[in-house]
Amino acid sequence: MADVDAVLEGAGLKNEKAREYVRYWAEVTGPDNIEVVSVADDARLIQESLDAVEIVPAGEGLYYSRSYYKDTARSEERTIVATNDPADKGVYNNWHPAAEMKAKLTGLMRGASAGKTMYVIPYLMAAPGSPLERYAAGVQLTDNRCVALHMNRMARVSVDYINNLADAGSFVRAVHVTGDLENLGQGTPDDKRYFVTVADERTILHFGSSYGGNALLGKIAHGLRQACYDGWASAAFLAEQFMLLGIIDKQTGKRYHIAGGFPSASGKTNLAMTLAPDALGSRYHVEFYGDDIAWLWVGKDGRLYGMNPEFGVFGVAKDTNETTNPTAMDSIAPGTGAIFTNVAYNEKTHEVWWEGRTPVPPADLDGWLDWKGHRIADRSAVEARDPWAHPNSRFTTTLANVPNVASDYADPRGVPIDGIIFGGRTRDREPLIRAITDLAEGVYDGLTLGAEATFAAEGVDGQLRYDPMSMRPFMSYPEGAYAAHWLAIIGQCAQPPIFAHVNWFQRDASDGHFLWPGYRENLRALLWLMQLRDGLVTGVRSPVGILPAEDELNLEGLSIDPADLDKLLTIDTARWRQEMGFREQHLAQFGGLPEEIWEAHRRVAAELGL
Ligand code: OXD
Ligand code: MN
Repeated sequence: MADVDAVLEGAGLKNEKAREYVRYWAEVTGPDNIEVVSVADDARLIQESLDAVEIVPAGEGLYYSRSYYKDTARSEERTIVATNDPADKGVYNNWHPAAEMKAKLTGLMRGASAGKTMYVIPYLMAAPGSPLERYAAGVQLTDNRCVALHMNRMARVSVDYINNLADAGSFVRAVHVTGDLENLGQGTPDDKRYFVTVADERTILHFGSSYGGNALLGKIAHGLRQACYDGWASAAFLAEQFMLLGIIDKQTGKRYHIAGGFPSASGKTNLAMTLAPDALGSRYHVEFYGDDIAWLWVGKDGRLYGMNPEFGVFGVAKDTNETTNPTAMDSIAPGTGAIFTNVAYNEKTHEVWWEGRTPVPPADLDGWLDWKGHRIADRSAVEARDPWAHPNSRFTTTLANVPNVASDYADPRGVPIDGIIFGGRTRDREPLIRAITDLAEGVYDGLTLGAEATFAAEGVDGQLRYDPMSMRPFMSYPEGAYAAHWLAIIGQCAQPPIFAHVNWFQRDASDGHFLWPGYRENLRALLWLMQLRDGLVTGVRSPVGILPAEDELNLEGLSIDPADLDKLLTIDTARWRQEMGFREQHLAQFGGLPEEIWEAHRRVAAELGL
């Protein structure tokens, strides 16, 4: 192995604590070479990956890669939060003792990078100068060059972020070892993969994948699990799987910022990147801040502030097109440096395609390979209907490529948050929007966020799969304490944000059509929410929050069946009464849930006549 110190010295990594950490893990994992990565190395790393055919060209300045076919998504069962305190065990965090996990992972990682290069990636999950900067620095080690390319797009990468730390040891230690992907028993009783966040030691140890959140450790492991724990331990902030957008009212000059959590497949990325509907475009401009993570804290002025700690978008490709998300399409245009993973690829024309990109797949099959690299033209009759792209195939691009990215997206001060919204995909019970002005009821609403189970078999008919605040896979400490932390942080605000629950997916019970057109039209509901916050409308009280009166919703340029609109703006009391029973069971799992949350639950139940 190369002389570690000489390499780190040559690359300008001066932080002695970071050097010590690299030396330790280099000793354990045993790579042949070590290299320190900075974003300035990206062009060279791209060329090396092209030469090694780890990536292939997908148009001018665009790249394509395929992951191992059993390594295509996060694995919740293999993901663990470990600490030294058994009291940190929650319902969702899959808690294990830190000592046990560190020993296990060290064993699995020992010698596992032999023959490879270890890339040392110093990064920052914040804009430099952010009030949360001390929680944002990390050094990822990975033995996979494609992971380094992704980190360059998804995080700020440079040794400067680590050399200049006020407390030299205060970076997250994030170790990623790919492992022998063909022999890890993925999904079998002999599964060898472990994705562990040792939260009270700020150490992340991920073994056995090269894909997405399993491998890009700045994103989910640091940006969510670790940060969620740090925010609680410091009593200073919240880290949530939230999108963040801004709305500028060009007439009044007012700016609004809304953050929100949505369980997967509920349209979070599309909403984050939305544009104003054409008819409202001359008055409103929508700005993009982030599609997946927000860190939230209270500023000295008593307002809630938010920022996106990421530097890029790792978006789901499926169903992304000019209608659903035109800004995403622009952000992956030629010249953006975007990387596609596990979509379909044409080896002759270098085009890429995924389900929903166009209504039907390309007619000429010549050169097309599916996400596994199999020729589509050679498919048997049985395989003919298989998707071309993996449903979790992705595009990776930097924020600056998104055409409506906010001009202040990199401002370290963050932006004041006016509204927090929750929204799951639900065919009934949830109206278009219901606003909540009481803090405990807002937190209660987040804790009972859910989306309908994808398959009827997953649950009782009509029962949601609850995903509190859309943090179920990222929760790192017990849910009762999580609720209390939310109440404490937002409770410090002199001007708290308004809460709301939104649902773009309500259907007609008889023929199943969507009652609301969705996509860009969703802005209309958010505009109403901001008007309510400003006291310009009053809405109509319901047992589950304030609903828009029909004439309060700006419907200019939208034609919608009045009967559909009626249903969108009323609640189905019988369905809600049933829902309250499910909620009670859901909340009862959580130990130490603050009494305010139970009171909120009882208040809503009483309003529903229960
Ligand atoms: C996720 C992601 O897995 O954003 O939630 O990649
Ligand atoms: Mn996510």
